Amino acid sequence: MDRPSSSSSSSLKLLGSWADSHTHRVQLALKLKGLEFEYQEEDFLSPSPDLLHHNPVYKKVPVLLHDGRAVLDSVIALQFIDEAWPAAADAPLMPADPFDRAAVRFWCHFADDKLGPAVGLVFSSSGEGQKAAVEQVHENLKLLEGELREGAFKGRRFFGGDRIGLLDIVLGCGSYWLAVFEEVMEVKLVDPEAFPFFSAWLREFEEQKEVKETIPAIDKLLEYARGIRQMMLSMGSATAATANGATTSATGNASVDAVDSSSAA
Ligand SMILES: N[C@@H](CCC(=O)N[C@@H](CS)C(=O)NCC(=O)O)C(=O)O
Repeated sequence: MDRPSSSSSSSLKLLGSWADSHTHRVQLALKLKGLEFEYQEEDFLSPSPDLLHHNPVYKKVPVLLHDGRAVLDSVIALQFIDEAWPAAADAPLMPADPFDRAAVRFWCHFADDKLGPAVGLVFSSSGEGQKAAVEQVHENLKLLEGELREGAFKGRRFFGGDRIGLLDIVLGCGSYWLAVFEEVMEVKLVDPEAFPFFSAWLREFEEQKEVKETIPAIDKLLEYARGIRQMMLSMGSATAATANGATTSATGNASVDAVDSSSAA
């Protein structure tokens, strides 16, 4: 079977939201692969007919359309892009070895299942709940620090090796929120002394040309996050969040969605 090509016979369109880290993942992967794509900004308060048609199950962004067919969920879209254009720009996103591939998938799941919700909870909580959320972020960063220092990714510049790979994209596109939340919430999330390997990796990631082109300016994100936080406080929802058990992931996800939503921009 022919692989999709980036020629004019094959079209790529991305439905996304400007501040959404999941959207940035797909944008960054397409840029790293040198693939051209059309971009359509979505408003969560009023999703476009395209979004509702192509993602009726979750009604979420990002949605990647390849020749009109939808690829849903950001991590699945990254894998699709890598499999469909394996040689593009000489930039494989996944390692060749099956064990290494399994490790990448596992840590991608960790990013969305544990780290992301913990970071979101820092933003959506206050007081003791927030202290516990900060602690959760630190516990999760400790795990990544260990992997970079002496685990599966030891000695690497990026999780992907000498260049950005799929796990770098997934972790990196969420990590700029750490700095945004540190400033807005006046908490310390990434202490370079406590997490030297993670901090070095993040600096390297942020230095990449394609990353700079993808991630919005920090001032814009700060203004956006402050607006959302203000809205949450006025609705009383920030103090309702606690960092215990069952409420953790639900609240964390909800807040990440809120922060990533484009409606306040
Ligand atoms: N697992 C999905 C998550 C996507 C997601 O949560 N998208 C959010 C933005 S961060 C969204 O579209 N929210 C809109 C809504 O819930 O109405 C992925 O990785 O693509």
